[in-house]
Amino acid sequence: MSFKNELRLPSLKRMLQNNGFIRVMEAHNGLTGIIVETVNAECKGEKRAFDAMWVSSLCDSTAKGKPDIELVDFSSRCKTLEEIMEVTTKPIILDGDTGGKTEHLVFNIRTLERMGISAIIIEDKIGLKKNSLFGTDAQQQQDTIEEFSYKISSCKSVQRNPDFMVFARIESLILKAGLEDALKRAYAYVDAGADGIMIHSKEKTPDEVISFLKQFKTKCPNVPTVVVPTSYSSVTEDQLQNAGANIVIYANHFIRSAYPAMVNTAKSILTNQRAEEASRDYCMSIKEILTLIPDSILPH
Ligand code: SPV
Ligand code: MG
Repeated sequence: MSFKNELRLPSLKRMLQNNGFIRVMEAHNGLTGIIVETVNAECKGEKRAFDAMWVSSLCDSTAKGKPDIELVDFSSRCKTLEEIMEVTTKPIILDGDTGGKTEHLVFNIRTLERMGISAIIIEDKIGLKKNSLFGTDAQQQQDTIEEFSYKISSCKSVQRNPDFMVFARIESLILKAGLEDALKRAYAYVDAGADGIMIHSKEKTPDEVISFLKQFKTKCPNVPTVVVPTSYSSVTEDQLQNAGANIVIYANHFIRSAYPAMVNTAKSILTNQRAEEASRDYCMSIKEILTLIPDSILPH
């Protein structure tokens, strides 16, 4: 695979400018990166593929057997990014959690730019971060508008590559602070220099996200918006795009589908005291796994 990271970094912004709507899938290692890179689906005469990768804190942590509480440190997150970048070409959006201390974050922004990462999304929470999908079941605290705006403007002021993007993620709907609070924060973060806004929700329907998008886009039609339809998964891409979403992220679906498959395999081997049933019922063939990854990148 030969692909210059100078080309990868700006490709996200180019896609946003050219298509206006981007489909993103999580990747947490080289193999899942390859799936995002290569899997297509032919549907109604249209060939569909993922446009970019999301390196989720939940999936990166879970794959390492760790909780999603910013325990997996930045160096370790960078190793995951490197592993994915070695075997893929599509643009990468990093889930930057809270970003940590602003004094540290600004150094990390430079590292990400050097690596060729296209964007980071930082969420407006402070204290021990818990996954947003816990909602108000976990103790979670939102940052002040002033402090978080400072974090965003600091990131923007240190970046050297004009195509690197910093998205501000708003947790008001997750923490039940209401739509007005979410909108107020969105406008403030845009004023602070955010390249785009991610609005998150853990409701079962997309209604609050759609209301947010419609109101936000009335005032800021050209600011890209990001949505993560995990809990409101019945919503379609068309519905989201019509409401004003520019990036849809399928944030955790590889790890959630792989884990049950692996547990079934483990249980089948224990139950049968042999591998024949697991191999037949849950596994790809040896021939398929051996030829899945080419053993050479040399041209023929
Ligand atoms: C992640 O994928 O780690 C996210 C999205 O931050 S969520 O898990 O929904 O908070
Ligand atoms: Mg996360």
